Amino acid sequence: MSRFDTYFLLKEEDVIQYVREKSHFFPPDAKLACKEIGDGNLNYVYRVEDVETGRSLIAKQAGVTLRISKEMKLSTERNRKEAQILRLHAEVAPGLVPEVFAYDKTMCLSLMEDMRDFELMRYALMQHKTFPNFADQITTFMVNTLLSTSDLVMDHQEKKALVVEYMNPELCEITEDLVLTEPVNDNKGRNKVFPPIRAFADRELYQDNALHLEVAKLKFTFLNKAESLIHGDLHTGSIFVNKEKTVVFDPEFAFYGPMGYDIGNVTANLMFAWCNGNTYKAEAFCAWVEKTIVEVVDMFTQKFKARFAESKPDVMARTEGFLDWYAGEILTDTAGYTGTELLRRTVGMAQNKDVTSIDDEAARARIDRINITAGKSFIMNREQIRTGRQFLDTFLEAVSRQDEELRSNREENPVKRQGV
Ligand code: SR1
Ligand code: MG
Repeated sequence: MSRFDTYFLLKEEDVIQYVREKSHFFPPDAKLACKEIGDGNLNYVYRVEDVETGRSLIAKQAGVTLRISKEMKLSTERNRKEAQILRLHAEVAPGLVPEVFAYDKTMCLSLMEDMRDFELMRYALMQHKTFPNFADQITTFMVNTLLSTSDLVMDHQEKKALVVEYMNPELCEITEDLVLTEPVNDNKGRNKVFPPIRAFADRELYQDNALHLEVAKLKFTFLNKAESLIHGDLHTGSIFVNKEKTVVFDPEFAFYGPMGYDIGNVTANLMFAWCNGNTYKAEAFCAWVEKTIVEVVDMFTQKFKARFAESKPDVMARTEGFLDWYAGEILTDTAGYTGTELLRRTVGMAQNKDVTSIDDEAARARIDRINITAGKSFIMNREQIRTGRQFLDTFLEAVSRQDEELRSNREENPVKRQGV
């Protein structure tokens, strides 16, 4: 009998005992220390370290309620699926995901590689650090994981089996609500709108029926387009980086969905990084982010087409013109989901520190207005946004438009604070 035969939520001292009892990672007499280092909205993440040698591993456990809200409950099964997907990703995208050492289905806990020589990308970007290999490596990760799990190159029966295996209704519902409903229709009253932009958000999001229609289409694409096994939450808090390497983790939202959802998460989160850099006048950093946005879109398209040509695609997918048409559809989805991510992180329940850490009220209001304007533009014009340059221009045009509006408001009304 072991106290770990029945599920309970571990504390730091329990994790040390667990690791001693259940894994051979450390020598039996090692002096171990443990610290909870989780930064996400859902799970508990512990670093266990041998204090003498510095060797360490990560223990990740799912709680019954979420960290972000005790009212939100989810099955702890999600961690089993995540461990399974990390192993699948390790096969198709070797070196781009952490290694999973073990999964314990009773404790809903995985033991995995500690990416100690890496930083969480969001925090590194908030310090205006740049990562020269990021665009290349993240596009390799996306092309490898998305193309290889799609009907384009898979046996269609095997692919359907994976669709069933990776059904993820609870986590998908979070996205359907938080990303694809609430930013334009706060039907559960959970949005967090920054008070100075309340009137702006009301007019631009809640009262714009044309926008609602397009977000509804994107929601139903997300619900119905079982295209690839997507990561499902590929923001910069799900990525570790250093100057050489990129590592993607936390695929608990994975399911068969539209490829563009992953790519759009990456592009939108680079835009949040730009917003932080622009606010603090980090010009070289912003120039790198701009270049990276262009490269992410264009490298994805180039590598996707090249890998498609190298593989043995479906016989009908080889029809002349099909690949260009298909890549265009992915980019349309990418633009749409870039837009929904920009909106949901601005007014939704789960926001991003790149923006929420901006203390100056007027500066934060400016950024929120930019992201709402850009988000709408990506959604409404998504069929015309096909190249990296067009992605960047759509964003920068929204910046210019907002700055122009703020300037003219200021001239008309010089004493009023420029929030709305
Ligand atoms: C209730 S979970 C809120 C958000 O955190 C996750 O990382 C996903 O992005 C989700 O939408
Ligand atoms: Mg996460």
